Order: sequence, then C-alpha cells, then structure tokens
Amino acid sequence: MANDASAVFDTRSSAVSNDPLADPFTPPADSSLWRKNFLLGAATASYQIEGAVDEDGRLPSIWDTFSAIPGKVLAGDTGAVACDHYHRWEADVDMLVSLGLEGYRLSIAWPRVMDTTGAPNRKGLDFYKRLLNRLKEKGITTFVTLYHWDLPQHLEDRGGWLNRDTAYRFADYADLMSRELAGTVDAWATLNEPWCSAYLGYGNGHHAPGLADGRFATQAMHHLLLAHGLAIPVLHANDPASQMGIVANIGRGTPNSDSAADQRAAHLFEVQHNAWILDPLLKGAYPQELFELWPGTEPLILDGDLQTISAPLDFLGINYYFRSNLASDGAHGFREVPLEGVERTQMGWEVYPEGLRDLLTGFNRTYPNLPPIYITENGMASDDKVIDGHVDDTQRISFLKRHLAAVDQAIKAGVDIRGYFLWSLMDNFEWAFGYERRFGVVHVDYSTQKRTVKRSAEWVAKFLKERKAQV
Ligand code: IFM
Repeated sequence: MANDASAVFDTRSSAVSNDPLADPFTPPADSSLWRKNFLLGAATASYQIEGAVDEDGRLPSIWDTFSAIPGKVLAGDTGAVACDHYHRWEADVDMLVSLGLEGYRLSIAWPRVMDTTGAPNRKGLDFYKRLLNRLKEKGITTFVTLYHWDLPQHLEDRGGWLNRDTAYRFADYADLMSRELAGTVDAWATLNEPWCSAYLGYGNGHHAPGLADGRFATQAMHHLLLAHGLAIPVLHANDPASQMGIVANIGRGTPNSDSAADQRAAHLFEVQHNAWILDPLLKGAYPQELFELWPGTEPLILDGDLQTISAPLDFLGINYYFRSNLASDGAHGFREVPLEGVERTQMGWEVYPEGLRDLLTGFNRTYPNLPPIYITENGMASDDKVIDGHVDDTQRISFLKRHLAAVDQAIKAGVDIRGYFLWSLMDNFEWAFGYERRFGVVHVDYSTQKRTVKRSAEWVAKFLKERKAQV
C-alpha cells in the first residue's frame, strides 16, 4: 500500500501549500479510507443544479416562489437555470465518472414528477430514469433523496408542512418513485436536513416558504418526520433490495467558558440542532429540554406517530459543516459568540473537523441503535476563480483532508461509517446566498455553463486512482 510515513494526516489546521497537488492525499496505511468498500462520492440536489423550472410539465416549487420575492436571495438569484443540469446531465455524469467517484447522491424534484392530483408526470420521471440508468451502467452507487426542500407550491398553498396531509402526500410520492425507479437506486433517503426545512423554512423565515414562528417550526418538523416514517415501509415494500434512511445536518456546539451556564447553553444548542431530530427517530420521543428552551411550542402529535417515526433505519446520513461557540443568554437559552482568529470559509463558518468526530462518537454512545452512517455532505465554500484554466482551491483540499481524518478517527473509535460524499460535485445555487458561494469541487461559469475541475477534485481523483490500483 502506498504510504508516506512523513505525511501529516490529522485534523489540525495545516499550512496551505502553494502547489496543492504537491501535497498528496496519503492517509496512513491503517486508515479506513483505503478500504475499497468505504464509498467515496459527491452530492447535489435538484433545485440547486437542474434549472429547467418550466419544462416538461414541472410545477412551481416553494423555492421558485420564494426566490422571486425581492430581498430573499442574494443578488436576486433563482434556480431557473442553475447549472442547467436538466440538459447537461450526460456530460455531468461523464465528469463524475472521469473523476473516479464511486457514489452519487442526487435528489428528485417532487414538482417535476407528479401533477397536482398526484398522477405521474411521465416526462419528469423519464429524466430521472435516464439519469439513474446511466449511473448504474457506469457502475456508480446511487443515493437518492426524495425531499431536498423543493416542495410543490400547490402543497404549500394548502399549508405545506404545517398541514398533516402533506405527510400522506409525501408517502404517495415515495410510493410512486420507488415503484418507478426500483432497481436503479442503491439507497433512498426520505428527507434532507429536516432541521433546515422546519427551522429555516417555518421558524425564522430564512428559507422557503419564509414563515417565522417557533410553533410552526416544531409542527412542521413533526409532519416532516411523520412523512419520513410513513414513507419507510412503502420504500421497503416497493424496493426491498435498497437501503432506506434519512439525512440530518448536525451541529457542534461548544461552550464559551467553563461556567455551568455556558456548558448548559452549548448543550441546549445541540438539543435543538441534533436531538430534536435524532431522538424521535432513534428513541421514539422528542427531547423534553427542547420545550424548556422553546416553551409553548409542543406540536400536535397523534397516537402512534412516534412509533411510525422511529421505524428502524438501514442508514443515517450525516451532513456536517462547522461548529458554533455558545454562551448563556442570561435566561433559559443560548447566544452565539463568534470566536476570533479561527479559520473560516466563504460562508463565515468555522473550520472545525474535531466537531464531526466528537459528534459521531457521542451519537454512538447516546443511541445504542445508531444505524450505519454515511457522511452524506461535507465540504466548504470558497471564492474560487478560474486562472489559466485552473482553480487552485487549496483551502478546500486542506479542509477535506482534515475532515476525512476526523471520519477515520471516528471509525477507529467504533462508529460504523461506510462512506463519504463531497458537497458538492459542482458549484450551484446556494439557497439564500444564490450563486456567490461556491461549494463545488468542479467550478461552474454560470454565463457559459463551462465546468472546470478544481484542484480539490483532481486531488480526490488521484487518491481514488491510487486506491483502485491497490491489490
Ligand atoms: O447547499 C446546502 C445543501 O443543499 C444542504 N446542506 C448544506 C449545503 C451547504 O449550505
């Protein structure tokens, strides 16, 4: 096995080299990243890359509506064209394959595949059939998310995730998709990041549909999780060979001081970020501390809901980006105290790989039934420019190296982690931040749609080639 004994491979910040490829990705010989069955792939989401919002019978989504409202999205950007992936998907698949990536996580646009009566939209379905068939022909492992935030607007008009009926409509949608696409999907994820859908969409209004009420957030979350729970048995029945799971974004909260009050603040941050989702899924109950933090926000729960929600999972998808530093707000909550002098990304998010390791090992202790984990998103935004045909995204290489080391440390500490997806395959529509924030390992010039492979993608491809060559 190729290994450079002098290679620095830990989670600490490393000096950024001027020549990124001179700093090879050479994990230690005992790293789990060398295991050929540790899946390495890249992820995207429908609204962020597809464009073609009016084509082939696609209905409006809440993000079409939201991004059309002045002031909601930076620079007035929308997903109308995005990366034009709806038309360029063949070249994009070729690009994924040429990088040697083994897995692809994509999402389906619900408004593209069903009409307002719930009947299939054949043209939309055919797009995903062609895409998934091609991925399978190329030997790519496919992870398909059913809901990555693009709710059909007609369902939002009837209350969206505040309306319990949306959970049943989601189960119908899961039924149609798994009947139509069975055999081409290796793993189904019901929802991407319900925290964002519920909190940002209904709690503080930063995301579509833009509502802002704490009671809405907890009720929306309950209906999202119910939708997940209703869909799981349907997916199993229609596509028994596939793995079923859900994707949660997790947040690390650390205390600003050793004081008991600040430690409690950090704990409460993680309760609302992580336990709000993971406890109902894995323990069948919401954490009571959530309602001490947000009094009066208990959702309406019907008998049997929590049993439905806590149906066993084949895998749990984890998305991780940064940590937050917390102090007591002097009352029953927390406030964020941004740390000075720490490394940050274009989003302003702190680079803190230890947080990923510590959260994963912590979940492994807290939840005895923790399912196998896939890191379904990890990556960073940087203000990348194409210069002489190259994008030297050195900070991203350093970021990925340190986060992959954190994943390896968590595996060594006993967490069953089976794969890792880069966020994202290519630059795309970063929600309320539009196209300014670039998360891709492939650069997209939005005026020409030209794709340029960044140094980080070359770096991952080089490692994958080396790994594949091992006997
Ligand atoms: O771009 C998003 C993605 O859609 C969901 N997870 C976080 C990413 C970066 O903000």
